[in-house]
Amino acid sequence: MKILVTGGCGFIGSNFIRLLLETRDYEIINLDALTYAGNPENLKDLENHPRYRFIRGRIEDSSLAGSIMKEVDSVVNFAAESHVDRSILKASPFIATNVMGTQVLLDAFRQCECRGVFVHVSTDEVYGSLGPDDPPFREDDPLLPNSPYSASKASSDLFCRAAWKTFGLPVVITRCSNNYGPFQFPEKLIPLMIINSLEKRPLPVYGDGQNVRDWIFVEDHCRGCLAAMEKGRPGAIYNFGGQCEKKNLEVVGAILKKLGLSRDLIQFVKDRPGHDRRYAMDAGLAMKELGWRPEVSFGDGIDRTVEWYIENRQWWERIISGEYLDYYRTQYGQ
Ligand code: NAD
Ligand code: TDX
Repeated sequence: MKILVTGGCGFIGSNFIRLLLETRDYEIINLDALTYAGNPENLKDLENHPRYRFIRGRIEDSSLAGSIMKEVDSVVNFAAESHVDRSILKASPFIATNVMGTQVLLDAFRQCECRGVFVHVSTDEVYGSLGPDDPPFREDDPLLPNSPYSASKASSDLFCRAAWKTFGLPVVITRCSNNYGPFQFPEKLIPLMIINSLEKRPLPVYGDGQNVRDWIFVEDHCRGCLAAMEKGRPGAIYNFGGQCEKKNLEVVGAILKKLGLSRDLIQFVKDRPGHDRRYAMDAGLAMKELGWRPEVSFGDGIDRTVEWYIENRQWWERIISGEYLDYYRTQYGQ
């Protein structure tokens, strides 16, 4: 069986490809545009693996998507613009990749009559924001996205639903809460706070720091995507979450504690516009139908993540110094 993984040079996609090559005998094609967030270093050790092939390109390139799709059975679509703050500054790349790109992949999947399944990787943010006493999000909750990022993801989810309803395409949508772990680009809360702590720089906490996220270790999410691909019911949506709600200040406190640093590094800054207050996921359906559950506790996950950033200083120093961008231009001609 051959799988197309899109966005496989990003944070979750690279962890997913690692999991696939380690635990399955599928062949993998990784289609990635290598945007600022796509880093070939994430899969350096697997570059010459006999069951792995990298193709640089954009998912919204219909002729490229069409030719790759002829070769594959299933698709797992991670490729996306993924950062809320960037979407607030400029929404158009989010529409191009997340909406147009997903639709191009769906069309190519349909035209090639692929035998497998199309897994679309989405997010808890499509449901909007919870109040303090609301129950966690369920799959049949309304879509009420608040940021341009989440609006683009909700839109791509709806195109996936339409492909299932209109053409009977075997599409499975997964929606996951906030991931953390190795290889996460240091614009997101946890890697940013770890790196700033290691560099003794201020830790910018938005607003009052009381916003709640449901944290999940990236390997647990990747196992969920794999289960959705292998056992998911066509047309189904599966929520994944870490059953681990934490306020941002608690998360930052845990990182500082692990590093033995003082909370004086915390600096409260202007809030994110439209900042969602709370996310939490009810993953009961995935547990029941896919036999999935999160396995890594927040304590273990944070220890492993902090240790990874300490041990892989060169990986993130390159990114934050801009040297990575030079390297990237030389290697990949952009
Ligand atoms: P990321 O930003 O780290 O990686 C995205 C990858 O997609 C990069 O390698 C980038 O080069 C590639 N890409 C971007 N535009 C492309 C295009 N037009 N064509 C081909 N490749 C392109 O993102 P991530 O955090 O790994 O997220 C992966 C997916 O999971 C996204 O769809 C995101 O919405 C979803 N998700 C993320 C989280 C999270 O906490 N990070 C939670 C739930 C869902
Ligand atoms: O510097 C910061 N300070 C801060 O207080 C950053 C970068 C974030 N925050 C806050 C904002 C959020 O309440 O931390 C929380 C987490 O922020 P992000 O890491 O930007 O994640 P979030 O906005 O919750 O979105 C993430 O989870 C769902 C991913 O980026 C999405 O791709 C995913 O879909």
